Amino acid sequence: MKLSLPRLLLAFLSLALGAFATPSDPRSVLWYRAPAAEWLEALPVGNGRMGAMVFGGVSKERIQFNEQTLVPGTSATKGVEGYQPFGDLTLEFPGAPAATPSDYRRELDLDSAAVRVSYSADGVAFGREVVASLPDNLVAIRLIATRPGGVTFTARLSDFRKKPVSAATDTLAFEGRLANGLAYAAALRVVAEKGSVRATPEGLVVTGADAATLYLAAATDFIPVPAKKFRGDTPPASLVADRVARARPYADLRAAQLADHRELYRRVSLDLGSTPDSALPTDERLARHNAAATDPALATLLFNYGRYLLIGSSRPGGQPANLQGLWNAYEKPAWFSAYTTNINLQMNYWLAEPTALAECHQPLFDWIDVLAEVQKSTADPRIQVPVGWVAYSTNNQYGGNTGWAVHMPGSAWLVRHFWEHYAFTGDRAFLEKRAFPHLRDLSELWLGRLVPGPGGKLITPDGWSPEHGPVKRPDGRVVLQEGDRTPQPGASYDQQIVHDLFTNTLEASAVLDAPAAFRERVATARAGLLGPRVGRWGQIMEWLEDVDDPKNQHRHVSHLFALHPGRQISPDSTPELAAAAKVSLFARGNGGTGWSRAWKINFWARLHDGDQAERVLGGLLNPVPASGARGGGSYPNLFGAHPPFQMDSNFGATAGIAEMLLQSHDTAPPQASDLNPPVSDLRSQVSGLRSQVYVVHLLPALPKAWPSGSAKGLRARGGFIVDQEWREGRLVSATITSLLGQPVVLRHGTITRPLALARGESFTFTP
Ligand code: FUC
Repeated sequence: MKLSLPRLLLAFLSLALGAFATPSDPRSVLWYRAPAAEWLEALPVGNGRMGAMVFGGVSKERIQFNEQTLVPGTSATKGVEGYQPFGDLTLEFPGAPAATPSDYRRELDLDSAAVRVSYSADGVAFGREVVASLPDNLVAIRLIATRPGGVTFTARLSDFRKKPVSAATDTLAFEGRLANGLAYAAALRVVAEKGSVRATPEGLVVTGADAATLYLAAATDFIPVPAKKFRGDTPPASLVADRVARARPYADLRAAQLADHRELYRRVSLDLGSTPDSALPTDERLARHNAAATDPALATLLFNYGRYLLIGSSRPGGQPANLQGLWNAYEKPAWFSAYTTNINLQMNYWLAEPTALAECHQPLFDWIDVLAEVQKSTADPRIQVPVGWVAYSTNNQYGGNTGWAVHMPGSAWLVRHFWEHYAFTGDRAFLEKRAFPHLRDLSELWLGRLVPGPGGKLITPDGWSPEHGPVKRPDGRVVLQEGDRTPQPGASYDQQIVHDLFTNTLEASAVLDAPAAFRERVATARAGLLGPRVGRWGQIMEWLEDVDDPKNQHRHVSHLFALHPGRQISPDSTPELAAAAKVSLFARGNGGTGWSRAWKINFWARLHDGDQAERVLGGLLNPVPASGARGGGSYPNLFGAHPPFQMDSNFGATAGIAEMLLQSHDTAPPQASDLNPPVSDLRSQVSGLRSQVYVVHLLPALPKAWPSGSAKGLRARGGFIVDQEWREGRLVSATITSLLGQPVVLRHGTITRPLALARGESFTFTP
């Protein structure tokens, strides 16, 4: 093969940046032939603290950046204000071609967590790489050229609030305060190889360097400690000055960042097959995928992207991923880019445990603890409760809320995440110290709140089905009205969340040997709960009265919580309810906002209907132009379109794809004697086992569109790693490795196989 000059130059750049190892892997690379004109075309990097959007311009690069704690507002009711953009770093390249060179390429490589730009002009190739490093807590930018002295540019830093920028030798910096007193600061330092660096009022001017590295740091004085009024002692200006001053050579920083990223990212690998279309640029793939033929590698890319984005926005010690992860360019982002708890925040974390990112789940637990602490001493009588705590629908990092919609069962839904973390990891200390106190207190809260309803069944007194409700018109007709908040006793959403809370509490109580009297009360109340019920057109009823409208396609599907993320409805244990859930889902349709579609992928997976799940996923990959208001698809950079951009649909889609390939929420009945050996025998082999025996269901919802492939490294409850391979729609082999030494029931189709595996032991199943 003859290499053209641009190709040769590209090869050189690849070596120099240690990159482009698999330049076109369609499962892990987003790439484009032109720079981003709009923010929703730019490509994200993040380190769980800072985020940056890279536009990739030829004569002018824009890197818009964020730091996740730059949040105005307070701990009070109506204390939520929009998450703020931090600033911009721009690089101007004098003499660069005005038109996009024909060999221009811009890419985000998920496996190495880097955005790269390359092109050539006048026989010189230029390369740019942008990474966000957690070990160094910096965004770093590397600029190279194939001609010695070929790197010349001016770097400018700007504060979104336009505070003055100071320049000294090789550094730019700014600092300021938000109206709530939160101090913030950013610093940029340039290190040039050969050539010169000058600090001017215009910015840092780098001339004739062989290569250059830029280090960008941003910080605030936020700490997640209510008792300290959320303010730390170290001025952020000194934090960022220190970080850029200490910055290591690029190769060292990059090696540490890569190791840190890959330790998480490479735990899972997915292959759903590819087509010739898969080799095209990402925006072209999006456009074609929608036209007719499916590009299964695009589904893989979306799956991998969800994991990349969670690694980039949620790392231990930081804040949880907000409505936009942590990437935001707007002064007034939609819904404050905060934490909405009637689906959105939870959806952000559905992927964490099943796709082997348990560490990324940690910020959510820390945030919930802060929220609980703040609510327990709230001055707002609407959320004062005798035991436990409740929250409003939307909250911020100070435990404050928007004042819209007291969300009574929201705390119970949040707390199920603590239980899930235990179910996957078996971390008993976590269960005892962090999960159980919440589960116990919230169970007490609901034991005290339930009231007798129809037929003496227990109902919640004054709930809601997000985010609509039945309203009586003057003519007597009942209509379902968007956003209605009239208190509804016995709303299915509330009933199902309370059922789930009680189930999780009972299972935790068994592990921890909680007092029998408490367990008895919870078990009795759970058995007495009303619902779920099937209504007049065969649907799951959303409210106490059978007022569901088969034409209603509201985006929320709150009354199917019991199907997912709950586990009260399943095709195996409650087939009639599962059939009714199907009726409800067909009526709601396959459309809706990004997150609504993502939820529907999970629902269909739980109903074991892979083709229907894949159809909904196809809709989520509808191309939405960066400027477009149309919703329910994906923008050119694969961010989810609500519209506007919300990242819950990215996270929810990744969880949905995992759910199609592996499930483990069902538990084997302790006395199941149709299994050989019976589960009771298995249990007795593990002395003192109090946990559930989970059913690990292999390929529960494989669609025809993914005939051959493999999924390696997905996790199952009970502490298992599962590797699966299939061909022509059939499972070829599955290897299950136990991390905790708990028994398990392996299931594939109608085959069930109980297994007692020791810690570290693997078993390979070939049907
Ligand atoms: C809920 C949804 C909206 C939006 C908002 C952030 O209120 O009903 O569609 O996603 O959260």
